[in-house]
Amino acid sequence: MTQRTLVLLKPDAVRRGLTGEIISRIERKAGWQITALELRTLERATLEQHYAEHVGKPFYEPLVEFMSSGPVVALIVEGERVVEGVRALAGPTDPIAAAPGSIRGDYGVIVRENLIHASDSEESAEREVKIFFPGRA
Ligand code: RTP
Ligand code: MG
Repeated sequence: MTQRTLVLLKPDAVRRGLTGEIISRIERKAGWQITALELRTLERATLEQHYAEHVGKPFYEPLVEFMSSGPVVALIVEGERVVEGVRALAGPTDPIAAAPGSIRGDYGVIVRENLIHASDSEESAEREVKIFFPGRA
């Protein structure tokens, strides 16, 4: 089942020089293709749309602060079961709970600064692609 997903390499990944490493892990998966890639600093309005489900939660404000603290790399990745697949490469939200071998498990410590976002369903992917790459909607 070919899908597409929206991936963000968060500001901690860019600051720490880990974008190449993370992109390599995605590129190594057979048949997956990066079909859009852009370095950009996110506006608050973009993050409000992207994280709409989290508005009002205690971690929301610090999350928006962090996500606008420096550039991110936004990508569209397409391929077989890529929505579930990139989430599996990333590991669970809390990097300390994430297994070594996963991106968060190998490089993360802090829940907020967990290096990567990946859409959590095909519906989320379509919504998020429209936010970050309106021309690809
Ligand atoms: P993402 O959306 O970034 O792919 O991550 P996720 O699905 O694994 O996590 P989600 O529950 O959607 O939370 C979005 C992001 O908010 C930060 N967060 N901080 N308790 C906290 O301090 C807390 N909980 C979540 C993380 O950056 C998480 O990825
Ligand atoms: Mg999420």
